[in-house]
Amino acid sequence: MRRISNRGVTAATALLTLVVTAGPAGAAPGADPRRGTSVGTGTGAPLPAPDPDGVGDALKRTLAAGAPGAMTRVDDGRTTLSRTAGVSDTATGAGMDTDGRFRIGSVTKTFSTVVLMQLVAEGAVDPDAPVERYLPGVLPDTRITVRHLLSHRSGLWDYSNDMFARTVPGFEAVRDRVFTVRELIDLATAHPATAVPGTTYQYSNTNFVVIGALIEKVTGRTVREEYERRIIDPLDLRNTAYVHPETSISGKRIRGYLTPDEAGAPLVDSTEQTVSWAQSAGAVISSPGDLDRFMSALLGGRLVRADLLERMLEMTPSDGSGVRFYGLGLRRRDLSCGIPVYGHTGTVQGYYTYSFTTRDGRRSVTSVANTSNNGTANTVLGDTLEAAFCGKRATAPRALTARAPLPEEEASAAR
Ligand code: HEL
Repeated sequence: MRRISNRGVTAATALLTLVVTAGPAGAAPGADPRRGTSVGTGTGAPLPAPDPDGVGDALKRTLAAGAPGAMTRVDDGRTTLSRTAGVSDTATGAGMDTDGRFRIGSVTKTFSTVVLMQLVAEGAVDPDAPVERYLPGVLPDTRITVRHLLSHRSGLWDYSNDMFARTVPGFEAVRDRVFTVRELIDLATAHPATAVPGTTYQYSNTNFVVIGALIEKVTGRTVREEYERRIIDPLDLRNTAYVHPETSISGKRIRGYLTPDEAGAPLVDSTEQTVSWAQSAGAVISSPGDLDRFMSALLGGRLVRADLLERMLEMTPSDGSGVRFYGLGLRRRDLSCGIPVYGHTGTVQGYYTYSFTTRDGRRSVTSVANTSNNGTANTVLGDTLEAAFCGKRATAPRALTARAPLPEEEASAAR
């Protein structure tokens, strides 16, 4: 296992804290967020200064919606803005901590895509080749290409739909399980294809489990080794690890609390789990600073060759909103101020994550809440992006009395 220090958790009683520091933060130097900058919006307009009060307000509303804690870190040139609210551990009362480690869920898909695109750059993988070329006999349809997997257009059923139909029982059934990739693919292919390969966007964890298997087949190394040698070590991401199937998060950690389906039932501490159901689709652990550094490096052109990054950024709508898109292992969101941001979201039991950056990677924002299966908390946590990228002109806060989205509404909005 990658060595990560155990610095312990400091007890904190403050509900809301703000830290602004100047210094190297992993993003390109130069911009002062309080003055705004003319780069990075993708629109030609100046990037507004982040709105710390707006960020803090969104975090408070995330708590009011039921999350024990929430936090945002903005890395903007040499300036870092950190906001936290609530607790990282309901038993000790320790405060949220932007140096804390948590489960990033599907932000893992962007890590897997970076490894894959580096293999494309090396000539080891052709994105338009059938998966069959690299993993003979593994998928039922030989028309499925590598690009179909990365863009969620394979037509492979998402096995996690069945696993988590009942939230807590579903989680408890898999929290200590160790799945082989073959078992996960078999769960998916027990269902008919959802579409003809290449025709339809349909988010599926299955795609990125197959990507992990492909990486391991082509390189002869584990995905963990590949994440480490291609991303974690070069970027010096000290709080980032892939420890599957180990169940614990070492060092300073944010505990995760799963919201049961039954109204009023107590939150379930879901920190410890193998995440074997997700593997290369969702099992990475990281911290806000590390994710900001990763996203800045990716959009800043320091991880993937420029022409291949452009391929990752070729987006199609991921829903009917007109503001959410999916490329290759990467999402785009068009914010209310017209600024497009790029990154990924994550939902894994006990944690919601947003990690996004500007087109040039110069402002990166990661927000985390330590709960899940709570659509309202997830939606209002997303408002931190508005405040962090759009600044004070962000739209008025969503009313907390608004009807919480139904699970299927939330899933379709997110996927
Ligand atoms: S779902 C998403 C998100 N992605 C996908 C992946 C991830 N996470 C999962 O597939 C987890 C599903 C179960 C999560 C669980 C909860 O809330 O903890 N929910 C239930 O059990 C509901 N019955 C598309 C939202 C993404 O943002 O990409 O991460």
